[in-house]
Amino acid sequence: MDYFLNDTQKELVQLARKIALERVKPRVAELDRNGEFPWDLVKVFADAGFYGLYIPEEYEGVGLGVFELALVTEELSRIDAGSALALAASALGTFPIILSGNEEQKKRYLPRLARGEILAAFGLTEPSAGSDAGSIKTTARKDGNRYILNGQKVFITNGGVAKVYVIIASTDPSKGSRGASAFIVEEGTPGFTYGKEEDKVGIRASATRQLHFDDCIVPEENRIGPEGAGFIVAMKTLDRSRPGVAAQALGIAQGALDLALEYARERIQFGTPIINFQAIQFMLADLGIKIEAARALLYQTARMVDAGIQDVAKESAMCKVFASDVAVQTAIDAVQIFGGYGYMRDYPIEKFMRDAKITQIYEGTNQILRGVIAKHMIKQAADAVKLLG
Ligand code: COS
Repeated sequence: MDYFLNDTQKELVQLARKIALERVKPRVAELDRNGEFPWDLVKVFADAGFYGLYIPEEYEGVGLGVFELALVTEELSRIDAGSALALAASALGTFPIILSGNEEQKKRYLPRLARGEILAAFGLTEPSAGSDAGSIKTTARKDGNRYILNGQKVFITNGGVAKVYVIIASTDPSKGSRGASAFIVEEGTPGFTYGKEEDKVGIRASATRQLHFDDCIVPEENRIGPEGAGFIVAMKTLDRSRPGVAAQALGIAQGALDLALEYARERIQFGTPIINFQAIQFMLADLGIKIEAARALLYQTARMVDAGIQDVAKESAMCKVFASDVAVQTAIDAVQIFGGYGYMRDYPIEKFMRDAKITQIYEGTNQILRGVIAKHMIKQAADAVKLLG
């Protein structure tokens, strides 16, 4: 399908594809086996300018947008969703600074993030605040011109490898989500330590770690936006980053389909390649339809975000939900096409199944996001009724 990419976008896709095949592919199996963070690939992505894609030019970025980041993430994830996350998760940690940071914060952090010299991460989730993001327990107590943070964050992507963390903490626990505030916390800040490094089922090249704040002193100038705006900062950030999860999921789905197609053309049973069987063809066709639909929804959403449309919560949730469901189904069906070989770790396809699953869970479970979508639909329906008088 022609998505009318401009020349820059086409070149980016080609560059990401080349890097994925030449630099990422040879490393995939080892990174997955060892659960190793791919510092070498971070350098490759940085040299290609990928970390600066969505960062404005005045802060040494490339000045493109969420769409270009999605195109690159898709191509990288087609080969390895784990290492692609070293790029996408840094965007998640950088968006709050771009969206709500002040000039001083932007100048201080964005150029280094754009060059890929340092990585960012986003800390919202806690042991007892996952889907219920408004109930975070980490506190930030004001003390003169500084805040004292106490609490714990879990499942933080790029945890332990990022230098800059955007942390959502409560400055007024009595106000619930309206009492949350966002802070930039740098690695090495006294009272900020890393906890358990997670041993994950999939995306094993990605670093996932707990963060601990124990009387961690953060200067007031590191607060992003006003006190009490933290929940909105987080929600707006997620609206812009969920298309990135959709891109990752889409890449996983496309990568699994690529392998299934190749295998079905080579695997001989009953004297003919199994691709000649209608049962296989129908499976492939259904996956192809869903992948293309996921791509269309994602690209359009990303273009909406870049066009500056403010309320993209519904579309952003839709593309993430749809693409991640497609990724899981495609990966499972691709394993099915590989048959017994697909279930063996000697073949690369089982990894896609492991990698796909997380895309239905993180940055909002698909159940929570269906709730967000429905909430918007109900509101839009009510608004339409009002318009009709
Ligand atoms: N953009 C701007 N504002 C938003 C918003 C968005 N996308 N979503 C919610 N808000 C605002 C609401 O308008 C509301 O504002 P007021 O207090 O002024 O009315 C406020 O935020 C609270 O919203 P709501 O009442 O809908 O909050 P809930 O506590 O019911 O929770 C969900 C909302 C479930 C959507 C939220 O908690 C969520 O997204 N959870 C998933 C979190 C997640 O993705 N976790 C993954 C880890 S982060 S990597």
